[in-house]
Amino acid sequence: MDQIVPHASHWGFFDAVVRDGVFVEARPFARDPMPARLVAATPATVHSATRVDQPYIRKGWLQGRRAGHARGGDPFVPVSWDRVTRILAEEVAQTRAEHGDNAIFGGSYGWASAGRFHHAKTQLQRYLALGGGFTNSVNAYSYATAQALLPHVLGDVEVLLGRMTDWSAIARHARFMLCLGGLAEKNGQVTSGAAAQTYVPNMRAAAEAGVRFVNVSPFRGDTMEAIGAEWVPIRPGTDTALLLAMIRHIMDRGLEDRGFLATHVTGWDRFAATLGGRTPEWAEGITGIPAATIRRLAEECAGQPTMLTAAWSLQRADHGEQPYWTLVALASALGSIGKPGQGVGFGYGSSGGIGNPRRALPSVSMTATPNPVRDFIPVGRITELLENPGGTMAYNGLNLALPEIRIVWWAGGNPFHHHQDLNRLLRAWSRAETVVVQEPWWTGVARHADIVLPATTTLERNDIASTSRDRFVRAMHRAIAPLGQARNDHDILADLADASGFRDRFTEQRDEGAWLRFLYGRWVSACAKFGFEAPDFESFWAEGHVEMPLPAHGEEYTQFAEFRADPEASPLDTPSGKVEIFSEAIAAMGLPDCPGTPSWIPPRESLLTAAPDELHLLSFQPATRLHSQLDPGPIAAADKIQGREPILLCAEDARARGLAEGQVVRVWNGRGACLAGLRIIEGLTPAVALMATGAWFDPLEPGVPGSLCVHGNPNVLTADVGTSRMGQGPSAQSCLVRVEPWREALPPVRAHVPPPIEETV
Ligand SMILES: Nc1nc2c(c(=O)[nH]1)N[C@H]1C(S)=C(S)[C@@H](COP(=O)(O)OP(=O)(O)OC[C@H]3O[C@@H](n4cnc5c(=O)[nH]c(N)nc54)[C@H](O)[C@@H]3O)O[C@H]1N2
Ligand SMILES: Nc1nc2c(c(=O)[nH]1)N[C@H]1C(S)=C(S)[C@@H](COP(=O)(O)OP(=O)(O)OC[C@H]3O[C@@H](n4cnc5c(=O)[nH]c(N)nc54)[C@H](O)[C@@H]3O)O[C@H]1N2
Ligand SMILES: [Mo]
Repeated sequence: MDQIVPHASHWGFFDAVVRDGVFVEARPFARDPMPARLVAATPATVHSATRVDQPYIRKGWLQGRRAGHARGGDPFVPVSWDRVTRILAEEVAQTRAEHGDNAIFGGSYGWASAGRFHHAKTQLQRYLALGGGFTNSVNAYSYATAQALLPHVLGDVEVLLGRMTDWSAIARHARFMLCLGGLAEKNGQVTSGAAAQTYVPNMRAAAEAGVRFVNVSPFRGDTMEAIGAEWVPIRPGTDTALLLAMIRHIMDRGLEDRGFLATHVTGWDRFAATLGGRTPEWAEGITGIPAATIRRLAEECAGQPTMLTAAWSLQRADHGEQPYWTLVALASALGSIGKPGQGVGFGYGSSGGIGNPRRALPSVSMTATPNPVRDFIPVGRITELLENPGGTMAYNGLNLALPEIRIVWWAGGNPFHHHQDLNRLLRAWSRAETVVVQEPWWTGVARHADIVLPATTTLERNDIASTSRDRFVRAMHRAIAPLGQARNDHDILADLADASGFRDRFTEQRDEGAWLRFLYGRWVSACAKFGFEAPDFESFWAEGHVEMPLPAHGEEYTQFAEFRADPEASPLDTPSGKVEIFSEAIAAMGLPDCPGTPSWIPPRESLLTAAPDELHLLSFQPATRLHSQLDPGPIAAADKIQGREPILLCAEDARARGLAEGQVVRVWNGRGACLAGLRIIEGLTPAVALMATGAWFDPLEPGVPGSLCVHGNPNVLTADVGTSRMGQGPSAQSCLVRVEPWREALPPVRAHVPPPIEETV
């Protein structure tokens, strides 16, 4: 008899069907209005041959080839849990004693799993914090630049992370929505912490209510046909120029909201004084958008209730601060901030759950543990940290000291997927004495580790999925026994804590069941303060989910409404209490790459300076995966071309290079090269190439920096440069490449085959 249990993932809720101990099918959750298709890839991925079956140590590490030796090329040696726990606990103790607690890098950025208790990074950081501390990273890859910038401009990052102006407000009050980077349908399948799929229904409802959408993007496919958006093609990385010219035109026509600028905005005149040459004709030369279209868009925005949005991708580019700040300046000129369903909001097209109508209720969350070590880097600056021990790094007005890192530890993230310029990372990675990775699968980062600890997947343990962006809290029942010798991250770390004498502080003497009851119970109490009475744990667990109430009909939410109504009584948390279009704090940093007002600064790499045969590569989020997760599954496999990640070009660019649909090509620049399968599409700005992230890194010669990635990980091509010395965000989207036919024999893809194993040293 099949057993069916409730479960969840970042890519959607599902019911897990188990037959004879095997997870055979993921059925959509009955209450999901539009079940995500990615859940179907979960069973094959969980049971894939690329699971790590037991603990391993890199042969070279055991033989003393540690710092100074490239990782990725050696075979792995199987070891017992007892032995690996002992070796690792000793290594940690020795490193802490000889080099200090900050010699351990535990930033461990990554999405890990939807379950909130077993969230790997949270568990790892708890273990490392209680053991004495670790060097951390701050901010999320997704919107790191905006996390640094927006507090200076709008007072806090709630505009990014918190409760956003909801879709019902937009549908009711806005008539026009300008979407930089579109509202990509694929991105809505995913919500951190899991959600029902409301993304497409919300957007459709707004279109049906009469909102007209404009998709300003290099790619027409960034909005779905059903919302009937106008496509305005743009050169990547040039949105700031478009926005400055729109503002300039609004001011030329006297259409700006003088009253709002006077009462709610600071620094407008200083900013306006920089707009002298920023005409629509000037912007046409940069963006490729006709000046007449720029004028029309400006007038459309000024002439009707308008919502402005930008995808997170825009700030994952060189000077990514500028398009976001300039978009806030445009909203200021329109005087729309805080008007019902209008103003500016980021990421409506970047993830499920953004702007999902909901009541202000907390989510179930794991306790964060204070870290005694103060050292940190902005996320994405890992290579510089490893390259430059004892050096400093400018970040948001600070001068960060970079400690010498001896141990790099990752649980629930895959830097050999997510980091830029992987060849440079590979070189810097060899500076560490020891690299520890907890992973269910032989991913890129696991293959470049010294100590590999096999972790369970969510299906092998009990947990709770929850996000503040959705109205369901979902029980995640254990469906199958752990595969091989895999263990829960929590249990791996509890044993390590035990070896160092602090098991009880780590576990607080709770087992899994007690933790889940504790976290759930704490959430129930928090909800009670908001007037929502959640069921007790037993009922929740038996039912499989809790449904939180929706807002009452007509109860819509608009950000900054109170500030708009009374900026004296409800000021923003900026130095002036107003929207800062000149920021004294940023100006005082004295940075040419991020001056005191929103500015056009030509990008480091773009079509403006490209050679005639270069293309601008956008490495966007995959429709067929969550980042590198699910890459071994059937949905990702079906999309590949001769086993390689597709690269999308327009017909004219393919023709110019003598390339045909379906052929394998070599994509390269001065930083690296990968293979890809050519797909020719319509609706793409010429000289732009698109490649999804997430195909597992598969160097032809493992361990050799610069080796060809035969599978198609675009991060061998991207540059690892901070957006500016203010934000220091990742800037993957500013990347030029060349594409040529691959004429040699096709090397096999080995990304999903476990690495060589040697039984003894
Ligand atoms: N070129 C380019 N690069 C990018 C981006 C881009 O746009 N372009 N986008 C960036 C962005 S926004 C992001 S968020 C990052 C994403 O980067 P990551 O979050 O690092 O990517 P994931 O593939 O989700 O990695 C999560 C890892 O956790 C593992 N995992 C899952 N469950 C568990 C568990 O229970 N325990 C343990 N121990 N491990 C588990 C998975 O197997 C996987 O290897 O990529 C960034 N990189
Ligand atoms: N299916 C799926 N969904 C996901 C994820 C996933 O891995 N899979 N990852 C999730 C995560 S962690 C994140 S952070 C979000 C990311 O959300 P986003 O950052 O919004 O996602 P991207 O796909 O990188 O970019 C969206 C679109 O922006 C356009 N674009 C890129 N550069 C420019 C530019 O300079 N100007 C303009 N106007 N447009 C540009 C591209 O055409 C691209 O399709 O997605 C989330 N959603
Ligand atoms: Mo992200």
